[in-house]
Amino acid sequence: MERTLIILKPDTIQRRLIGRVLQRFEDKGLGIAGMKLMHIERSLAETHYAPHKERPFYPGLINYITSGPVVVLCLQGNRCIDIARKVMGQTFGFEADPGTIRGDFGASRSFNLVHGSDSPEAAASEIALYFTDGELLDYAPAGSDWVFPQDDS
Ligand code: IDP
Ligand code: MG
Repeated sequence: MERTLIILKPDTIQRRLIGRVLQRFEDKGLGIAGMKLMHIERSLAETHYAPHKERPFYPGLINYITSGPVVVLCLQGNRCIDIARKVMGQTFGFEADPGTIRGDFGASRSFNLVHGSDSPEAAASEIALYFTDGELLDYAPAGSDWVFPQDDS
């Protein structure tokens, strides 16, 4: 089973949207391997977003992601990296399709409610940044076989 790192960003928490945003991933059938409420420290944010260090929006991004509590999730399921990105929608809320999290709840470039890993390599390094092995649970929620069939060719 593939895993991905999802962050419900500070706007999701401040706007009291945790339940509705998390519901989108649960509805899709993804499993929750890890979940915690935390306040990301600046040093952790800088490590996470190091690939964007030279971008003009980087300082604002660091301020935003450290501005309040977040919910960090490790989700799992076949193809979950791509699936989660589709559930999230395009980066800017005003461009994201209706039916996606960002398309339904977002309207800006920066405050876009969620983070999701964009590749297997990013997922592995991001999960390791936020979770210890012991904080991740390997279990199959009831009905998993009806979401992820054994033979899915
Ligand atoms: P992603 O979150 O869809 O993968 P990235 O390009 O990796 O998008 O950007 C990381 C985050 O930086 C975005 O989610 C958003 O919060 C912020 N961001 C990206 N581009 C801009 C911009 O042009 N202006 C302001 N913030 C931006
Ligand atoms: Mg990204």
